[in-house]
Amino acid sequence: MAKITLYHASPSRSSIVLWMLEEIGQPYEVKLVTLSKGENLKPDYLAINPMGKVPALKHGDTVITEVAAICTYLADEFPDKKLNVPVGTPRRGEYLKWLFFGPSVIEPAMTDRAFPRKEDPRAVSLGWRDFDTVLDIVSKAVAKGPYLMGEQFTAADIVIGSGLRYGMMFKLIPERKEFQNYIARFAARPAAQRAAEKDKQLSAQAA
Ligand SMILES: N[C@@H](CCC(=O)N[C@@H](CS)C(=O)NCC(=O)O)C(=O)O
Repeated sequence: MAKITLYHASPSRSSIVLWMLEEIGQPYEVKLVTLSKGENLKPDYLAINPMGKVPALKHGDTVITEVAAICTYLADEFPDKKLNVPVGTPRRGEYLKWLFFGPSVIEPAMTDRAFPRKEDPRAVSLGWRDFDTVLDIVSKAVAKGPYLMGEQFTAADIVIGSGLRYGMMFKLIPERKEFQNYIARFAARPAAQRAAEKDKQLSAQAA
């Protein structure tokens, strides 16, 4: 079994991958990267992720960065956990749509709202819509439930659900009832709870 290493700052976007790894249930090692000490910008970490951002994941000799890419990779690499929608399944398209929707639509729309630009960009030049339109689309997608793909809980829920949870926690996303109900559906997952507990301990260790 190829070794898995998560480069993690606790808590941060890499906490999403910590949860994903707990869902996968394979042994993994955590290497803490302390952002406040600038460890993410030191040459040894930049050799792993030249962006100087966490998370990064090493699986054997393969290095993957970007939360959604890592979650997609792990779900495909360990399909027995049924967190992916496999190649050849018609609904894989929709599943991939949600995995990409987090980083390429929700995050930029949220950032636009949090840090307004001096000049409004031309809507057609952006790869996303205004924040309210984006949130309406996500509200509709999670309202029926239980999960984005219906009955199957997938890596897309880990990415989108974590984004909504952290967004609401930091007051960047409004606390819509649909979002709260959606998140409440998987808050009790043992892997989510193990990851939260682990993150608490790692935060204390890093402090
Ligand atoms: N697009 C990246 C974003 C990762 C990211 O922004 N990580 C933050 C922590 S939440 C970080 O490493 N910040 C350190 C810095 O910018 O110096 C992903 O999805 O993985």
